Amino acid sequence: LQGCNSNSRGALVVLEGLDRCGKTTQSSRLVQYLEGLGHSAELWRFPDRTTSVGQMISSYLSNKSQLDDHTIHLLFSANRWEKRSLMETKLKSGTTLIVDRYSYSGVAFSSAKGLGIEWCKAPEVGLLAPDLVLYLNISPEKASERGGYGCERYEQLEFQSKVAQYYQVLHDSSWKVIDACQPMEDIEKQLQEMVLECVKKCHNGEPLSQLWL
Ligand code: T5A
Ligand code: NA
Repeated sequence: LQGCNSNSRGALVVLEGLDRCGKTTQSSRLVQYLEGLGHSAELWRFPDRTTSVGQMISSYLSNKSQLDDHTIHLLFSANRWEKRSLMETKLKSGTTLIVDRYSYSGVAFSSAKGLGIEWCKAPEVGLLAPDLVLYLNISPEKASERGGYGCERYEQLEFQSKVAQYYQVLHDSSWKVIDACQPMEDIEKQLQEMVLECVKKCHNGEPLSQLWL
């Protein structure tokens, strides 16, 4: 009967990792899995390129525009802030959100460019904290062998290695690290177990918290 608790909320689950680690593939499979079990679930992604801020980010990522490093950092953050209240509403109404990239990407990628990590974290403070972060672990070399690599601004080996180092620094107790070089189906099964456990915990009243306070 716990599932019938009218106050039960959805889980905030984030997938993180280097470019081409398989986040998009696994996020959509997770949403299908949860829906198949009768849970309410939605797939979200950052950057959300559909908003006007998101369009500026998209243009920057595809090298169609140039922006100062601080400026693009704050735009990525603003792109999460513009979705924060909808995120909270969805979670409180019982919908689980599977989110492809979040504040950890924001901090890891900008720090890798040389911006101070504390400066990078500051605008993320007060965003909703994920209940679970699934880090798909892959070496930059292996990731670069996958399809489509090399088209966008950040897809270079040396840069991706720095990003991986900053992800290490951000790793906290909400993280689970998964070997992203396994076959897709094996990764999928491992993620399903982790997410289901998290969804149950949130349904049973685990409180929502905020990032980096
Ligand atoms: N960024 C983002 C910031 O700098 N600051 C921020 O705040 C945020 C939110 C765009 C860039 O923006 C940066 C980070 C990024 O550089 P994006 O649009 O999410 O972010 O781009 P990517 O994360 O790079 O998305 P990709 O689609 O490139 O990578 P995915 O989603 O990790 O990988 P996926 O699932 O598309 O798979 C890539 C390829 O690998 C294959 C797939 O079939 C596909 O061809 N694949 C596998 N192959 C073998 N074995 C497996 N297990 C596989 N899983 C997938
Ligand atoms: Na990419």
